[in-house]
Amino acid sequence: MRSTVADLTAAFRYDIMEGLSLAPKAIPARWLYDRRGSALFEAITLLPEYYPTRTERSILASAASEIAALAGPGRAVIEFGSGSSAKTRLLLAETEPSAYVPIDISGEFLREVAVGLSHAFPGLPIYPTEADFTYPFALPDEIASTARLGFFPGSTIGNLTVPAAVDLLRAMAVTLGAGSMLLIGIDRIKDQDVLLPAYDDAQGLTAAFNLNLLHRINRELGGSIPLGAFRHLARWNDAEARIEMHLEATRDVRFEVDGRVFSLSKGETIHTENSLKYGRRDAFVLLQAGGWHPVADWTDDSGLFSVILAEQ
Ligand code: AVJ
Repeated sequence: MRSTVADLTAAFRYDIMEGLSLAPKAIPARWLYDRRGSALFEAITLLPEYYPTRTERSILASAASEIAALAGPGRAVIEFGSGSSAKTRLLLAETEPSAYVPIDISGEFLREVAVGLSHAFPGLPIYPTEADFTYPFALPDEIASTARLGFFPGSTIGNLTVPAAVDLLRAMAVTLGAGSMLLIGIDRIKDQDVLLPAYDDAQGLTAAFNLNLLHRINRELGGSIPLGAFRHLARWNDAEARIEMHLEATRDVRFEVDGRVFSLSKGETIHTENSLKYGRRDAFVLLQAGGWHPVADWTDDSGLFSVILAEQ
């Protein structure tokens, strides 16, 4: 499957016009990740307040040999959304894989990842695969008869609602096939005094990441959104066990996007991201609903984050 710049622009326009017409307004989180958004997210992962990335990495480092023993050698490692090369290296170094298949919707990013890893792991076959992994897709022919280990780190699953997360896990089960395993990182429910600063840091990087969406709309869709009329808002929704990011209008505001007029009253928000958090058993239930049976799980000393190995 190929996605061209024209396809992406059309999908972006559709989602923005649709999202700004909803009440309340809401835009899918995937559009936060343009070039600048992705760079800002990389910077967020290094912040003192943003615990998930470093916590997951340290869990993987200490669990790697157990994971390798449970999965066994010779599996093809299939990474869904190949953004996290530091974590990938840890896994590849330990599990003696027979191949590495990074999956991403962006071909450009895939090639960069593949080049970096081929230097670090000479002799490991790498098959970069451009696909939208929210639907089942065909893995490369070269690994047709190889056992598979899926890798889905970063608690990216948390950006999906529960039904969408179940659909995704089921699609992954179909793609990976019978006998496959899945190693997934899932962020835990915890105190708001830890959660909120992780999504509203003192340096304002998360605010810049969120507000960048408005820049992107102005730039790519010829919008006239006054950026000064919005502020970043992170809130904990306890009933849904999720952090929500919003862009809040600080005054009544009217603007145009692609020739259409939109308005917000002071205090009204555009919902831009959900980041769902799961208790240990909640995570097991989610995996089971998605067709995966937990085999083992690991956490850090404070129970901030979970890494779970599951099988079909
Ligand atoms: C990488 C999508 C899981 O939800 O924690 C970080 C995205 N948003 N800060 C997360 C994010 C704001 C991140 N995910």
